[in-house]
Amino acid sequence: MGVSVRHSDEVASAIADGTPIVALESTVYSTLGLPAPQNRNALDRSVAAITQQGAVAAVTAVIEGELWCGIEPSLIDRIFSSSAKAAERDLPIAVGQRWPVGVTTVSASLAIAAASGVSVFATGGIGGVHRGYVHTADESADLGAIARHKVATVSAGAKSFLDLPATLERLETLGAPVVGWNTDTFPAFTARSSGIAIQHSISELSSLAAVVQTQLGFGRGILVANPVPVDHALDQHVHDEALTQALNQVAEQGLSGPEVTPFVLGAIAEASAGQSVPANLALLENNCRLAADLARQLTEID
Ligand code: PSU
Ligand code: MN
Repeated sequence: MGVSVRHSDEVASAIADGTPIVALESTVYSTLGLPAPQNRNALDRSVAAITQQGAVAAVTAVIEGELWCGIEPSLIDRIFSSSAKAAERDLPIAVGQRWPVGVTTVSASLAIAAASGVSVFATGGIGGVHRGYVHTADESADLGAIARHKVATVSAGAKSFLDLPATLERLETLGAPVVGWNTDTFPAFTARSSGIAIQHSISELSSLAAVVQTQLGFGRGILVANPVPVDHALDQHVHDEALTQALNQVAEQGLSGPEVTPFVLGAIAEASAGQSVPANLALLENNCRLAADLARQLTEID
C-alpha cells in the first residue's frame, strides 16, 4: 500500500509511455520563494525550458489534501499565493488534515516524485546546513531527502546564506554524491562558485546519465550542481552587502525554523534592489534545461 499521487493528464500519459519527466517543487514559485508576479513568470519559464528540451514538467504540491505530481493546469494558480510550506514530514499532516494548499519544498517534492517513479527533479538552490548550526541544529530536510530518494536533483548548489562547507560534509555523511556540471567547485546559488572544491566535474551528458543511472540503481539520489549562467550571476558586492543586511535582520528578529529561508530570500531580494530576482529566474531556467536533457538521456539508456 503506497501513497496515492494524482497527475495531470499530460503527466499521466508521460508516465505511461516513458516520456522524460522533470519534477518541480512549488515553494520556490509561491510567495515564500519569489515575489509576485515574478513567481508566475518563473514557473512559466521553468516549464518552457523543460518543454523545449523535449520533456514534460510535473509541478508537485498538496491541493485539497491530495498529493500531486503534475498539477492539473486549472489548479496551478493555487500555488502562487500560498504560504503554507510543506516539507517532507508535513505531507502526512497536509493530506490527513486536508490542507487546501501546501507548497512543497525540495524534500517534499522528492518524496512525491519518487512515489510517482519520476527520476529527475529541478530546483533553484537546495536548503542545507544553516550558519550557527551548532547552536540551532538547523539543517534542511532537503539534504536527507536528496540522499534517500531515488531521484536526481539538479540545483545551482545551495543558497549562499548557508554554511556551505558543512552542507557538503553532511551530503557526504548521508551518502549523496555531488557532481558538478562543468565545474569543479560548488556553486553558491546566484554566485557561480563558492570556492569550495567538489571532486567530480562532468561535461558530457552521456557520462552524467551513466553516473545518475548507477546511483538510481541503488535506489538512492544524487545532487547535480549547475552554476548560474555567467551573464546572470549576481554582482558579488551587491550580493555580499544584501546578505550581511539579511543575516543581521534574522538575528535581530530572532527568527528560527522553517521561516528563516523565506525570510532571508525576501530580505536579499529587497536589499539587492530586486537584482537577486532575475539571477534567481535565470538559474532556475538553466537547471530546468539541464534536468530535461538528463531526463531525456536517461530514457535513451533504458
Ligand atoms: N531555493 C530558492 N527558493 C526557495 C527555496 C529554495 O531559491 O524558496 C525553498 C525550497 O523549497 C527549499 C526550502 O526546499 O526553501 C528549504 O527550506 P528550509 O531551509 O526551511 O529547509
Ligand atoms: Mn530548517
